[in-house]
Amino acid sequence: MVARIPLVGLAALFVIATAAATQQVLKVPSQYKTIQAAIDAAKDKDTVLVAPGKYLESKILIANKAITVRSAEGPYRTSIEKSQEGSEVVIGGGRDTVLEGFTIIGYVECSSSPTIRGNIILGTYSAYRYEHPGITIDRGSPLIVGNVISKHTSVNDFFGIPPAAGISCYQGTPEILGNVISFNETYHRGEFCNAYAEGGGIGLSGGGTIAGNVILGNVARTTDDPEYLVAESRGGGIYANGPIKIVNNVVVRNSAEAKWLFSSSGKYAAEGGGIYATGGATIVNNTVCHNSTHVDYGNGSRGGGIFGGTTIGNTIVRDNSAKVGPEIHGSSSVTYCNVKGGWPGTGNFDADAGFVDSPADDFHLQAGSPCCNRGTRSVPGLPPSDFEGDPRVAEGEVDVGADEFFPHLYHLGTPTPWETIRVNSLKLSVTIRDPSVHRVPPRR
Ligand SMILES: [Ca+2]
Ligand SMILES: [Ca+2]
Repeated sequence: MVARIPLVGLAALFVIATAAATQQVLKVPSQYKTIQAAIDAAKDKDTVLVAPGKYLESKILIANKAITVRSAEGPYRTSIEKSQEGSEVVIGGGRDTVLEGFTIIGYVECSSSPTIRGNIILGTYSAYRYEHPGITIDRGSPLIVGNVISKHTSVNDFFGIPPAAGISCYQGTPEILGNVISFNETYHRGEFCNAYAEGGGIGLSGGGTIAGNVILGNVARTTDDPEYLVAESRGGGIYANGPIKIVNNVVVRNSAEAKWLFSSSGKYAAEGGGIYATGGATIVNNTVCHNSTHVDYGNGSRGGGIFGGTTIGNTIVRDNSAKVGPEIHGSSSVTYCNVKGGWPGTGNFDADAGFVDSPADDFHLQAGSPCCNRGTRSVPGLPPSDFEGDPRVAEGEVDVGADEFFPHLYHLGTPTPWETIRVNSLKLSVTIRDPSVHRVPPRR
């Protein structure tokens, strides 16, 4: 008997077979000497797979191809670098255009909506810091996830505003998730009026989401010239202009700094050491500590932790500094927050946060921290998990801050099935569940 296969089915099989056959892996350097040569040869759905090594390419253009360009063994073994001016990676396309797993000594330019995942993007070449933001987005909506973006410097010598230094986005709606954005600096140093510096870590105008990031040690600064008519610094960690969701971030040790008091408001030249938010931003479950605003001459600094923000909920705002409003200034709704010195509003409280080790930048909550179970689930945009992927609501109620206290038990060494280990005075029975990994004897 001859099997009858419907023609439609045959056509579908052919399409599937064709698609599988056309998805190529282009290997660098074994098949193509440079990353760019492999990209040029790649077609949609192909993967450019880059072996460990140092690739001396000054510019890489991925454009709008729906391809994945990734390293085989991760960013610690694979770098793109050329000179002290930095290597430039230009990426377009949609979410299926992917750049993954490189150390890039240089910067990324993005004008559409690709995926930028798991890279280390550095703004220094030996001791030299070149002047360019880490990632620049012009009207795009990329997914930027799990990268380290560090030591970038952006500068403007003339009128207007230099770009933000870590991630600079103009009129876009990016998703910026789970990155470490640290030690970036934007500053205006010219001798002209209208000098602004906005967004040491992230500057975002438009919309989008900033979630689960560690934003550490970034600076927005205007330098010293008394001829300025306007000289203002805003947003050492984050400058957000628009209905932007700022969720689950650890925003610490950032600063907005200015030299002189001249400013458009007549009084304040540095605002929002940790976060400057305008245009309807929502700030939920963040840890905002040890940020500052500072003006060398005069009292013109305010909002050391947070300036603005339509809604602030479930957030720790402590140990920040400014002349006016050291923790918060100009925010319209603050609820269920731990604010040093106290703050009016439902659910707010003032207590040492009980971090594990804040001098070492460990802002996890200890067991028994007063922030545990003191938040509310009724805030807009409550996420499903905390900044490290734990359930956002654990042990009864949501915690205040970026971390949800969720016990993690680590075993050092090789576990023995059914062994009993001690945590302080507690006895805990450890069950090894996967018999393919450990042979589990019958329960005694
Ligand atoms: Ca909890
Ligand atoms: Ca946690």
